[in-house]
Amino acid sequence: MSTHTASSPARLRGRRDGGRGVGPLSAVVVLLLAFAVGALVIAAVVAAQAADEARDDVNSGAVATPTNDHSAHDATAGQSLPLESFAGKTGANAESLAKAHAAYDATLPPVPPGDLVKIQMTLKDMVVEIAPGVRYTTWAFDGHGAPGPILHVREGQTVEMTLTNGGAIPHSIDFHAARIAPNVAFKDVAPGDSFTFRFTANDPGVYMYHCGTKPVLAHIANGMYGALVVDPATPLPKADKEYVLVASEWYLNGDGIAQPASLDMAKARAMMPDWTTFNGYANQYVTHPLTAKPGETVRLYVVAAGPTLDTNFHVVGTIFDRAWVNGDMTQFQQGVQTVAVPAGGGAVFDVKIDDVGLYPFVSHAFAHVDLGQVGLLKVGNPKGTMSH
Ligand SMILES: [Cu+2]
Repeated sequence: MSTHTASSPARLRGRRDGGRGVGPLSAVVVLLLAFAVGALVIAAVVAAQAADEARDDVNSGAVATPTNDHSAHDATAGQSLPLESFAGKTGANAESLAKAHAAYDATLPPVPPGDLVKIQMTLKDMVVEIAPGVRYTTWAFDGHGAPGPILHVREGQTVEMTLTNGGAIPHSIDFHAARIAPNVAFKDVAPGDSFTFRFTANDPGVYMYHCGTKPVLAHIANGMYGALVVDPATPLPKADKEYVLVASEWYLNGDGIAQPASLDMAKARAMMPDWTTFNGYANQYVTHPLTAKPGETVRLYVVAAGPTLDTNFHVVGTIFDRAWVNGDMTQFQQGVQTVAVPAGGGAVFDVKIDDVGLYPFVSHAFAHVDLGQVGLLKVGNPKGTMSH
C-alpha cells in the first residue's frame, strides 16, 4: 500500500525531467551513479570469485559428508565459518513425536550381588532419535543408543568388562573409575573381535565411561559414552529416588529429519552444537518428567559426557541439600545453587522438596536449555503444566 503511493510521484517527476535535458546538478548525479555502478560491478566480480572458490572447496571434499569413515572427519579440517546450524529444527508434529518417544530410563539400577560384576557390551552402529523427528547415526554401546547402559557397582567390587565390537571400525572403552594402564585395558578392539579386562572399583563416585579410540572427539560425539556409579563402602545418607543424568551435545551435518544426520566434525571442533541433551534426547524429561513424592530425598547423579562442553547443574525452585562436587564422595557441600560439572566429570546432588510442583533441572548456561538440556522433576501431582 505505502509502496505504491510513494513510487507514483517519483515516476511522474522522472517523466517530466526527461523532456528538459541534463542540467549541471543532474550531470553530477549521473557521474556519481556511474561510479556507484562501477563499484557494484567490482563487488559482483569479487563475490563470483569467492563463490567459485567455495565450490572448489566443496568439490575437494572440504565439507562433511554423512559417513562413518574416519577420513571424512579429517577432510573437514579446512572448513571455514559460518557453519550451518540445525538447532531447534524438529520434525512436524514435534509435540506428539516427543510424547511418543520412550524416554531413557534414568533410574539408577541396583548393585549386582557378589565380588565380581561381569559386564558385557556389544558395539553397534545404529540410528537413534535425539530430538522430535531428528535422527542421528550413532556408534552405540550395547545397541542401546546414547548414552550406553547405566552401570552401578559398590566400592571394592571387581568389574569384568567384555567388549564385543559389532561396528564397522575399531572401538574401545575407557572407564574413568579404573586405575589401570590405558594402553593395555582401553586398547582398540577390531570389528568382530572381543576383549575382556578387569579392574577393581576402589574409588566411589559417579564416573564417565567412553570410547577412547582416536579421534576421541568423533567417537564421543557419535554417542559412545555412559555413566558408572560406584557406591561408597560406607553408605550415603538414604535417598528415596535415585536418577542418573548424562549430559552431552550433538553436532549435526544435516537436520536429521528427511534422513539421519551424522557428525559434522567442523562444528564439533568449533563447539557449535545443534542439540544438547540429558540422556541423549532433547527435552525428554519435560515431556516425561522424573517423579518424586513431597518430602522425599531425590539423588541425582550427573555426568557431563561432552564431548567438549560442561554442564552447570541447577534445579529451579530449590537448593541442593547435599552436593558431592566433582564426585568427591568423602565430603559434600550444603546449600549450593549451581555446580559446574566439567566435561569428563561427574557430581552427585540431593534435593528434598516439600512443596508439590514442577521443578526444572537445567544446565544454567542457558544456551544449553535452549538447545534441549532441560527436564522436569515432578513432585507430587501438580495441576497444569509450565514451560521453562
Ligand atoms: Cu569408538
